[in-house]
Amino acid sequence: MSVVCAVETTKQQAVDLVLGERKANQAAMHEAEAFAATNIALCKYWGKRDLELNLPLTDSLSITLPDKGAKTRLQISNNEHDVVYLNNVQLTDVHPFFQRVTKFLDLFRVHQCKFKLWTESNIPVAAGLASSACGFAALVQALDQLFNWHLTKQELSILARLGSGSASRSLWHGFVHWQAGVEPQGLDSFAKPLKTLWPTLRIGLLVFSEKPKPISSRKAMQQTVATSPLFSTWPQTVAEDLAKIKVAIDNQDLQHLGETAEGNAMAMHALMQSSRPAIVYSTCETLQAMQKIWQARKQHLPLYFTQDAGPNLKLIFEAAILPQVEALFPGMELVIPFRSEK
Ligand code: 2P0
Repeated sequence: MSVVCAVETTKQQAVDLVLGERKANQAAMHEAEAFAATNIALCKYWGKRDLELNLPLTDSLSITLPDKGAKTRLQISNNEHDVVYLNNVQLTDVHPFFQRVTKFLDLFRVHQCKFKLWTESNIPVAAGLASSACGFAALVQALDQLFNWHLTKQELSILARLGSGSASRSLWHGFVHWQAGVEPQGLDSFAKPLKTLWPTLRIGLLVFSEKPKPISSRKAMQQTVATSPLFSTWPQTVAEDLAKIKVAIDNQDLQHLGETAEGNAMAMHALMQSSRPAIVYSTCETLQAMQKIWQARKQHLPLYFTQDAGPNLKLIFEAAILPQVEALFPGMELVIPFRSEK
């Protein structure tokens, strides 16, 4: 009698499913280079249904920050070991970035080849500005070029997700919707761009700290799902917020976009704060900036924020109020998500 048991898909199996026969393609280029922009979620991804494959419990929706991201150059090398440079500094093999990136590269080696990799990022690493999102999105595009796989963006989105969930959204500009999917192997869990452009939309980065976060997103997500008494409410919150955000985008309705995105971020942080032990990313600067924003709104300034797994805030507003926003936050860094469509 045969016994059938549910066996979880490994990352390697997921990669092999996506690449199929292309994995054996040895017509590698000498070198490849790719850039990917980071993204911030307006409706957050927080919680996984599969830890190995970074399969989320809910959909999420982001906006890409065009000039902020990571550039990765990749070569196959004759060295006995991988060589990794981050922002022009060669990393030792105990560095967390070295370990994370080489472990990911293990999934793609042809005949145990070694790689030489240079990554340059113009955003603070591990400070809640989705540095892993653009890092893995750039890396899978560089691998695709290096091995001449000609993967579709959908396939690249699946591979990027295996590196970091939010990386699945960093393959496109503008608004991007990551569908959670339902398949255990995750072949239906990838992102897709929305068609709508919003040329007057502005994002302002308020960076209070570039220090690495006290607890990684990965760990924080697990702890939240496992211990927050509020977590059961989250999937419904996301479903409602995502629908509202899509309508607000279609109508170019900043008030509804801003209120919903801000509320969604606050709800995510409430989950974290109710987990045991509590996870708190906000600092005094974060809370002071929030108070300033709410005060400004009382005075009819349509200014909103979102916050990820770190103390920094991202402001959401339209071009018409830029002078007032700059006056309130002189240190803000401005990002224009739809620059070319201006
Ligand atoms: C997001 N974040 O939707 C949410 C909101 C942070 C707060 O995705 O474990 O680095 O690699 O899948 O993608 C950050 O977590 O986590 C993140 P992993 P990831 O942008």
